[in-house]
Amino acid sequence: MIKILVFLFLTPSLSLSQTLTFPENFQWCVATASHQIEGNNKDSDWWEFERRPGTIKHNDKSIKATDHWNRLEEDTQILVDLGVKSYRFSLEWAKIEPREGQWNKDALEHYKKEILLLKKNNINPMVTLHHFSLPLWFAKKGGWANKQAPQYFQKYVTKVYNHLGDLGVSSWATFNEPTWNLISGYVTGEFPPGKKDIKLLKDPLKGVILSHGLAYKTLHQLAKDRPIKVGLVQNLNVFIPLRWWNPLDHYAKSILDNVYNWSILNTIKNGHFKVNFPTAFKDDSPMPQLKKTLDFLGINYYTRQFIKFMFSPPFIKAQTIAPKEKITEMGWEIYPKGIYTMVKKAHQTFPRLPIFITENGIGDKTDKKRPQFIKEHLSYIHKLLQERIPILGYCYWTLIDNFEWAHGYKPRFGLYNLDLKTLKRTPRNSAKVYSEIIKNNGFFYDKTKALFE
Ligand code: GBH
Repeated sequence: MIKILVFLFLTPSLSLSQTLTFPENFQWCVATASHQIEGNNKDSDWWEFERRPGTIKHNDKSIKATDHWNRLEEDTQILVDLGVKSYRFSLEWAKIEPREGQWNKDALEHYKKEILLLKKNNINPMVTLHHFSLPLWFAKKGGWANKQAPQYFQKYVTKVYNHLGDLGVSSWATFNEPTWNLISGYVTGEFPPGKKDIKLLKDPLKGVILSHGLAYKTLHQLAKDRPIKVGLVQNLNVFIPLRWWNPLDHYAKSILDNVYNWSILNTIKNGHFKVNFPTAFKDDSPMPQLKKTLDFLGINYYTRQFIKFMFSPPFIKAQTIAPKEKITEMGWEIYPKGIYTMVKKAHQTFPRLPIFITENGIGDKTDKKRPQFIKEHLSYIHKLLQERIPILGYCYWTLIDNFEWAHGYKPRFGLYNLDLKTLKRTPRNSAKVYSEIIKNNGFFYDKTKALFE
């Protein structure tokens, strides 16, 4: 008995409650996206989409959003209050190039001001070049399905880099969650262009991959000897066959896993695009230029879903199964262990590549679940770090409640509450919790009290 007790005391890694300390330079971060917070994105495809009847819950429209565009100082101050080391945000192509070939200098200057403000406050700016919204003129030309998409994107990226490249942006992500964005736009119709036909997915998917490859090369060419980091942000979802005994569910799960989670990353790894979606499309194209086009991988992790095979299109059904206490405002399951599983898989795919958790968050207006949500996910990040997986940082999604795409303004992901009338930002309890974690570079964690295991 005494021996066992001594053993427990001497091996802290085995004990269930302990202080989790993070690496010295760990990048504590929060993430946002331009269309969701800035407001007045009038020349974008989303602006047009929001005005189509029935597209957005409660008929919400982004309109002013959080008015972030006019509140750079105020919002930088709340980043300072939180104590974050990095801030991930996106640039709005529709504002920079509102009409084909017409560049808006003021928009570029605005972003320059934003980046300089962050730098002045010792916050590392992480820029995303595309986070779902597009200039309407480009969407009308077919968007990512246009054969010239990589060239259009290249022109935009070049303008951006020539204007903002020397300001010390710590990393550039070409795309945010490209597979989710395209499946929502072409399969479920939840995003623009609002189409519902899996067959339509192939062209834009290839277009996005090629656009990433060309943007990666372009940025490095423009940067010359300047050390820059260019990557991509992929949403990784845990998928489980609904009925373990049903081979069709396993089959459906493997197809979704391949297309949704891995199609782009595997293309980059193998220099070969290979997708086989039996009921929809098949493709097998060499893309050697895609090899080695990642300096880091951004991973967004939210949830897990159970997959069922159906006998009618789109043949695959994803559903959530969990007790009420583990379900968020969005109807998603809280499943912290999934962040461990998915990051580990990504690491096995790209063994030496640095990983950044670019999003993880919860819709939770009352803020009852959020503090524990954050801690339980971070406990798995800590475990991955102990296994020597190179994770550079963690961004909580998101800073302030915002325009949650097709769900409108109801879901509340923010560390700060947004008063929709006055647009006043007020810190929730979890803002304090997160800033304490940052200040201490860790937190005391009692696994026996975990709520979402
Ligand atoms: C992110 O997408 C976005 O990058 C961000 O802009 C957004 O505000 C944030 O998350 C919160 O939504 O959707 O029912 O099929 C997350 C996308 C979330 C897509 C989980 C898949 C599975 C459940 N993913 N989702 S469902």
